[in-house]
Parts: sequence; structure tokens; C-alpha cells
Amino acid sequence: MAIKIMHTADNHIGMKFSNKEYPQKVKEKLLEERLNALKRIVDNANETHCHFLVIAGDLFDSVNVKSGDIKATVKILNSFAGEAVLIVPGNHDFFESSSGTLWDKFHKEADEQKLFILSEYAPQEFNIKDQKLVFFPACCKSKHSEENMIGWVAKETLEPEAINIGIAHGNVEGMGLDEREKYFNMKPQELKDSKLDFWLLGHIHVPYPKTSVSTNPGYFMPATHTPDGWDRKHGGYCWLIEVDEKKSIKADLIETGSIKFFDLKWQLNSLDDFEKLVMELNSLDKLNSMLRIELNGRLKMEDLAKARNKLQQLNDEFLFFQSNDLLNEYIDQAYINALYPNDSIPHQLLSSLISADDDGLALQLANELIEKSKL
Ligand SMILES: [Mn+2]
Repeated sequence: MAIKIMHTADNHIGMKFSNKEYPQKVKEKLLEERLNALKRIVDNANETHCHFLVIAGDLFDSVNVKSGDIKATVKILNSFAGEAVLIVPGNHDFFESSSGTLWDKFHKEADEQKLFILSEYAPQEFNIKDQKLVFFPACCKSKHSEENMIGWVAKETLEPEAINIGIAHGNVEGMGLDEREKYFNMKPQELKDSKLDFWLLGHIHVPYPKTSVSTNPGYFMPATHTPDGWDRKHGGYCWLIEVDEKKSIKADLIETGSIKFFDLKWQLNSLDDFEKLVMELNSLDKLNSMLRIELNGRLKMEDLAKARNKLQQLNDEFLFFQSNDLLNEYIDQAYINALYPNDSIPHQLLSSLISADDDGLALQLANELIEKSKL
């Protein structure tokens, strides 16, 4: 029979965004979204009758997350209706065995029949009807390590009739930046040499492969389940992997986040341009959008005022809105006439620049200097 596995990682529950400039209520919403997105994954896994939910590291943002976050996470995971939730601690939520630590607190809340913290370097067997599955976990026990934890797997004797799956957390050479090799760096060849059917990995916050597949890529990375900043343009993912008795694979990359980050840059040279921008912004799910925008260009004085008014209004409609307004006034003869007496030096200077200055930059600068000299 075909086995279904939901694969997630890098959920970073409890991430505080403390080094970010967002207002407190935005930080709280982002914090809550990480739990909500995890709930979406479990709900989806239940709806699609997944046998396993695999969490390949960094379920939590740190080993010091609040008890409330641990309880809320366990509550969500306990509601998985399949055979087992298999959790491998990552480098952010590395495993420590002493009492009072993260995984000890987690274990006390967890449904023992359902949630398994795989901290041992030993195969874990399951049987779903007549199909045997063996998982090979490679738990992290520190924040950093030059050495990965998958070495033991290659020494194991595999049962060819079983589906053999590795679970690990760390950098894969060629995928992410790990110049100092301190994130459990794994070489693709090492993963291959283990002879497992495939690996479920975590750590790199973008998906691998990049789209759904119907062939075996050898290993999967699910990305974060909801984006965590401006450098994550994706919507957050998990993998739904189906393996049949012939070990054929069908894997769907499923979007799981509801909040998105946008980093935009617009050049505005007319009110038309601005209206196009407003149309684009109105097409976004504003209450769930974190937006940063840089505006360049020149607008007529009255258009600039209209644009800035509208930007102020949009500012209140978005979850987060930060505009870097580098707009300038468009200076034409009417503008000069309105501002300076005919035949005054500013009037003469700016009027002559209109015809001589193609891009209007000298005109802009001259006007700014005149404005400043008035003070
Ligand atoms: Mn990590």
C-alpha cells in the first residue's frame, strides 16, 4: 500500500523577531502565525490521511522557548490522526536529556503513543499493514557542529523490502551558505552513500526540489512553513510525499503560510504610475502582508500630495507598511511662476534650467538649494 508522509521543518515556534523594527502587535501576529501554520499542516495531513508527520529539525526557535509555546505546539501535534509524529531536534532546538530542558518539558505534554522525539542514533521501525518502514534519525545535540550526524547510517544493514528513510537537519553542500562548515554540513554524496530510499531534511529555509515531483530526488527540504522575513519571498511550504510498494514517489509541495513579505521598488513619474501601484497594492491580502516599498521619481506638486495622502491611508490597511519615500516634486514653468516673482534670480535660473536639463536633476537640486537658502 502507498504510505503518505507529511514533511515539515524550520517552524521556529517562539521566534520573537526581537531585532526587527515591527510594532509589538505585528510581532505577536507573526509569532501566532507560526503556530497557525503548523495547525494548517496537521489539518492537511489529517484530511489527506497521512500515516506520518515528520519534523526535520528546528520545530522550535530556541531551547529556551516559553512553556506556553511548548504546550500550544504539543496540543497541535497531539491532534495528528495518523500513526506517528516523528520529531528530530535541529540545531536551534538541539536535544539535551536533563530535566527541565525543552524536550523534557515537551515530552511531559506529549501523547506518548503518537509523538516520538528521535534523539537516539538508531533505526525506528513501523509497520503500516504489510508495509515496513524504517526511519534513520540524525538528531542535533548542539547549536553548531562541523560534523554532521548522519555518519552512523551508512554502517547499518538495510532491509530491501522496507522503505528506508533518513531524517536529518543541517546544511547540504551546494544548497546554502555554510562557509565555516558549522551547521552539520552534509555532502549530497554522503546522503546517497547511505543507500536509504530518501532523506527528509531541514535547515535551509527554501524548498528542495523547487516544485512538486513524481520522481525520487534523493532528499527533500520543505523550507520554513511560513516565511520569516524579507529574504523569504515564498509563502511557506511542507511536502506531502507518497511512496508506493515499488518505492515510486509522488511528492507535492504544499503552501502552508498565510502571511507574505513583499519588498517593492517603484518609479513614479505620473499619477497614472501611482494608480498602477495602488492597483497592485489593492490586489494583495493587505491584513496578511508585510510590505516594504521604495518610491522614486517626480510628481507634480498636487499629485505628490495626493500620492502621499493615499500612502498614509495604505499604511493603516497593511499588517506592516514601510515606505521609503524618495519622491520629488516635478518642476515645470507653472511651478516656478507660482513660487518665484517673475525676473527674480531663482525664477531666471530655474526657467533656464528647464530647457537645458534633460533629466531634471540639476533643476531639482537648484530648487532644493534655493529652498534651503530661504531659511
Ligand atoms: Mn537550522
